[in-house]
Amino acid sequence: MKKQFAFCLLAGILWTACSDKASLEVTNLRCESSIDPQGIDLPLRLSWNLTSSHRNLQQTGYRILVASSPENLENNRGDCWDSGEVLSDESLHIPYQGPRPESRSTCYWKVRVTTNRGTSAWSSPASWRMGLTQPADWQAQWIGLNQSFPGDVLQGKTRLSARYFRKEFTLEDKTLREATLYISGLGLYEAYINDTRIGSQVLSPTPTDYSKTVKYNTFDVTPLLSGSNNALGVVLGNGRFFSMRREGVRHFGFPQLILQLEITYTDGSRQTLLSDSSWKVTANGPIRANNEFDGETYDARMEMPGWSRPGFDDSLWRSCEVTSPPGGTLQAQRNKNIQVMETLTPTSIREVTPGVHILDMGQNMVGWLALKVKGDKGQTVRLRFAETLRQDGTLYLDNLREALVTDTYILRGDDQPEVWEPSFTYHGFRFVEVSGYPGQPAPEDFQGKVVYDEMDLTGHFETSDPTLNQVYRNAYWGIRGNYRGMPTDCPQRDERMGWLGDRAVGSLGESFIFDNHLLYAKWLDDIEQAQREDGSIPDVAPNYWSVYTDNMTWPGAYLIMAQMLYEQYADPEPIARHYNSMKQWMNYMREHYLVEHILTKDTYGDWCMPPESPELIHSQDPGRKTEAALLGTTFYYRMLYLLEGFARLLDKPDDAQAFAREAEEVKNAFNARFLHPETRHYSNNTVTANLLPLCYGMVNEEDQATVFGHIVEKTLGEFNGHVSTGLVGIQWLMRGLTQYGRPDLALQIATNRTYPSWGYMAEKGATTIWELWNGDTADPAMNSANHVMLLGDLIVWYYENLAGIRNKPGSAGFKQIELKPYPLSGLEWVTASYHSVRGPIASAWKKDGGVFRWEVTIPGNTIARVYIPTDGKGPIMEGGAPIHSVPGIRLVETQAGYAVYEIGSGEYDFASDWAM
Ligand code: RAM
Repeated sequence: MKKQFAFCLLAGILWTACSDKASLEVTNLRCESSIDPQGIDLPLRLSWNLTSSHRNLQQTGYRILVASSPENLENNRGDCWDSGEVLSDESLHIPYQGPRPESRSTCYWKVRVTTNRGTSAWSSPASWRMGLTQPADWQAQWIGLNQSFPGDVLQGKTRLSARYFRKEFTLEDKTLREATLYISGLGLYEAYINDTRIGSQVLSPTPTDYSKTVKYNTFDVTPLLSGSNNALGVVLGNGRFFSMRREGVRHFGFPQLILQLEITYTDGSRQTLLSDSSWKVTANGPIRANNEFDGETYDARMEMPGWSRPGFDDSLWRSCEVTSPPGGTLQAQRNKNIQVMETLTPTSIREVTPGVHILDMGQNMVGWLALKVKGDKGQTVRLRFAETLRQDGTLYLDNLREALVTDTYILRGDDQPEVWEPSFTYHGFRFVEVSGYPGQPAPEDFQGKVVYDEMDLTGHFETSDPTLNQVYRNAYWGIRGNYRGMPTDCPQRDERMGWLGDRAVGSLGESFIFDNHLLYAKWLDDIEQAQREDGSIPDVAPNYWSVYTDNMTWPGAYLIMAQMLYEQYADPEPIARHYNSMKQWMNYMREHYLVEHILTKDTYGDWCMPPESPELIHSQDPGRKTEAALLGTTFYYRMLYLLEGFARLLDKPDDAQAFAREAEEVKNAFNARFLHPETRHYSNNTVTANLLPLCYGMVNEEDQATVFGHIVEKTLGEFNGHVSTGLVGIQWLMRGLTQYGRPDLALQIATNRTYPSWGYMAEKGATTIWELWNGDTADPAMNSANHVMLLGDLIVWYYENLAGIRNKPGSAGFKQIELKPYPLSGLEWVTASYHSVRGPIASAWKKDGGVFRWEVTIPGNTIARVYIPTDGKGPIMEGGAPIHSVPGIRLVETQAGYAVYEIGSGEYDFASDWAM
């Protein structure tokens, strides 16, 4: 397995030192880029972290050297770029300012920082590698076979056999320096050299609108080449290119491949192997059918041993056609590929009818089942997948709608057990029905492969309350199961689409758990590419489903997520890159749907609020539904607010003023129209109707307490302390209740185990989050057991309020941190950590008799405001000493229940009196 450089690769973990060796480290050097052949030439950006065993480490300057060779770098010769000594406390996204590096070149770099604790030595070197940045760099041609083969199904539930490509090549009689493979295979590829799989990625490349962009992957394949004769083999599956359904789903065509293998010898000479018409292809391999909804059929009798090795007899294979390209620009894939991230073994196996077994994976997971089986040639094992079981213990498939979710393995009939797993499908399941298995299957014959985008786990959260922990675990499984190169709505039924509205605020919560920076940056590009010429933004991107309904709440996620990337990752690029498209969308909505400052258009309402009757999907009761124009107008206002901030960030003061002016008009019109003159509630007084204007800053100060009172009253009264919102209101519920003074009610909602609540889902055995609050009783027509949209701001609240780890409002990427935990009655302790872009932040508190004990970690080069809970009685201690005697800790103020201090980086151990 070879390391992949996803176009521009980075670094390693480094340390450097100044006078006191262990005290100052420059770590985690990384390079980000978006230079691509389209001519978009955004800067390469360099980042690093600082750590120190001393407290209060602050960077005051840096010097970066970028060299064309390790030797030059070693000799401090920055022949590509020498930043010189720069006075700056910034350590993230520093634009590379040397000449644009050539395609394929490797750049070596290091950094030295000056700090309030002295100057570091040079860091250890890091490097990145440029991709194919010019269109002319691609010499290869798109190849394939533009036709069907016997057994292929082209209509309805489409199925194709996989296409196998091969080409032999001879190395020159010289010493090899390196070999790099650039490849894209649509919809999905697996590549081999001399029978060895290239990379460990699965379901690659990342899905896009292939008529606009095609992502390619890059691999160092040097160690896979040997001797003079070699062979390359590639298998293509349908993915999202040959669509899963011909009706209603975007279709691009028969699978196609492009690749370029570039070999360099030590004498500097080069040899290139390109995809072209000299390649051979067959559709007669073992993968007989594949489709992401319906599953894969593998006939092991049709395997072709040695097909990706030199010397294989391919005389019956056909010559490839040069196909017309998919249309999209080839771009290096920056977001990570999908990988098998975890493996589960079934927790039980039970025979339900003779020869039919049900496996329980113990967890609703996403991926597939690998199996081990021994039997006769031609015996057929069939696997079907479901999230739940019927009363009689058989699979419940109704909620999967038209997805066939069936994998089939036909045995070779070896003496030894045969091992198999599919290549080009995936399922969302906890239970698997196994039929046709020869002999008695045992748990160890199966492995559940859990697959999703390879992202770092950045967060850890645990608390004394078991329901909160279980819901966190369910959220974690739901979120990871719905990353498939795009955030999907669900992983199991015949849908699996990138619905924008589902991830609006959820993306922020997710970012605490996973490093989702590059995935969401990619998704914003998908959204922009799906924007219509008139400015309309769809509800689904990439637009494999064409859903342009012109509401505010789903497309609004485009702006909300750009803001998230800026806040959490200090990355302003998505805002800069998409600003014009965002503005164009707002202009479009204004022109078409704004009537006297009220945005009337809405499509989904407060989607999936708890309905009045258990079998319903959506509430029919007008008293429970939130009015369309209220949803549209509050979101329109919110977008103006975000755009105003974006305009200021991009130094466009005129734009910013115009957005602010319009926001004021909208706010006035909104209050005139929706605020009840006497009772001071909004519209029909749903929680969502009052919550959105309150959290968006549309409620005049004198009305805020009353409006909030309505939210509390409604929640406690009509809803008996339970959630009453759908996907829209839930985005602010937990934070809104907390901010306006009822964190206890937020906790009650979060720890409920009765309907409707996340705890109720868990109570009913859920191991993920449901699409519907009443997922156990509602109509199966739209009832997935693995949707994350109803999480809303729950995970944000876990981290920002319960643990108290948050980016100080206005700060980007935790340069300034606010640590403010809520030690609510009913919670004994919280232990959480978050690996931010500037390094790890940790907060672990516990109530210890009458003492609040709190351990805190702050990364280098940041400042934190810590809100230490106190009842104001005894002294506050740090590390066993009175806090006022500890150097570097500054008292800012005392407030109700908190003493607020400012601290720098390091580890702290606070104790305060806390009798509550
Ligand atoms: C469903 C999807 C998704 C939601 C849309 C409106 O089909 O599953 O979650 O955003 O409807």
